[in-house]
Amino acid sequence: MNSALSGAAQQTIPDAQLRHDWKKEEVVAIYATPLPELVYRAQSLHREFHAPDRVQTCQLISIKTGGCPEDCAYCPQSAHYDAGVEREGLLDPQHVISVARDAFARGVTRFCMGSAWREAPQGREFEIVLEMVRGVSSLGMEVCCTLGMLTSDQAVRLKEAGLTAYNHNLDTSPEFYGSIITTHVYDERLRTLAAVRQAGITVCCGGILGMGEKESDRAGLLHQLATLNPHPESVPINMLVRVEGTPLAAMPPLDPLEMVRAIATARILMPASRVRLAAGRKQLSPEAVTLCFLAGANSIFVGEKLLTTPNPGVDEDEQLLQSLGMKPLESHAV
Ligand code: SAM
Ligand code: DTB
Ligand code: SF4
Repeated sequence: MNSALSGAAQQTIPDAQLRHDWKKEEVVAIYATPLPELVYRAQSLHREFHAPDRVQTCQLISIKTGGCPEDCAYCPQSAHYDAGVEREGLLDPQHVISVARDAFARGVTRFCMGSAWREAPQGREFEIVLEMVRGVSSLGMEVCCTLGMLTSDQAVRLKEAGLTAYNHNLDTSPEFYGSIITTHVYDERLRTLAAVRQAGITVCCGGILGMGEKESDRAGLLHQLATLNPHPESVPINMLVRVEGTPLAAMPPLDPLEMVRAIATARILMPASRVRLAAGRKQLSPEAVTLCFLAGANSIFVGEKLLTTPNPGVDEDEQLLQSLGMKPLESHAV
């Protein structure tokens, strides 16, 4: 393993082994490789870049819930749908910091604060978010936010407050995006990602599987991610959580092996990045989760809740990692 890559406070990785010129057809071909071969290739690369028995545990908190003006067909927090999510204004920073402190005490090394905003606000609310970032950062954790679109100025201020990473997903291929999200466009997502990168914050960017997209859309998403230069340091792969009240509630369940394929392909295309098995673990068997780890996933969300939907319990996760002989990644932040 490249020891420069082992720390939790991952920085941009200059590495001649990384490619940013992947062709869409190459990605399609990798994705369609027979599964044993695909997992073997992914696992071989995984071992060159990462400790194979380590998984980073991250915890989410919803700092502002529901009532989002955006129309994202998968999202229970969109004001366009009634998914029974109770709206809640911006949380008190001291409360958020104390939740992070408890998580850190349980070995969680990355704390991610999410909000149901189209874009990060200006003024008082943004100052409150900065206070949260400063507080969590001072605990020695990696701090991530996902607040919607950002201006360059806001990105710089978040960086100054101690933000390590910004999550902003591309979610699916450029071609399928408009069938799922009607209130903003792919280019706006890319612009925020550029502002984040420019400010020196690491990028967390991934997508969702199971929204009715074709295999070529999954490859299209992975192609977009793998041609970003540098690659996103963190790549969350979410399985759609089908929430009653959203337009995608009745989607057929995703074959778990598609998660395995997507994770393995991400691992091959972006070998140095952390690949996170993000939403959907509650719907995956321990065997499917194990295959995802074999395919190169090395990060998960822990805690009873993601933002608004359930996640496996702490005991369940501890038991799973223990039975696999895997350990949480230790903190190397600050
Ligand atoms: N509003 C900000 C934004 O859209 O970037 C941040 C919060 S939003 C909830 C963050 C991400 O959560 C989305 O980009 C999407 O990938 C994921 N997400 C939301 N609802 C989901 C669902 N039902 N299943 C899986 N992932 C979901
Ligand atoms: C990401 O890719 N997945 C997380 C995090 N980044 C913000 C969010 C998952 C949300 C799942 C639906 C919910 O709990 O509301
Ligand atoms: Fe709003 Fe983000 Fe949900 Fe879209 S994904 S509705 S922007 S909270």
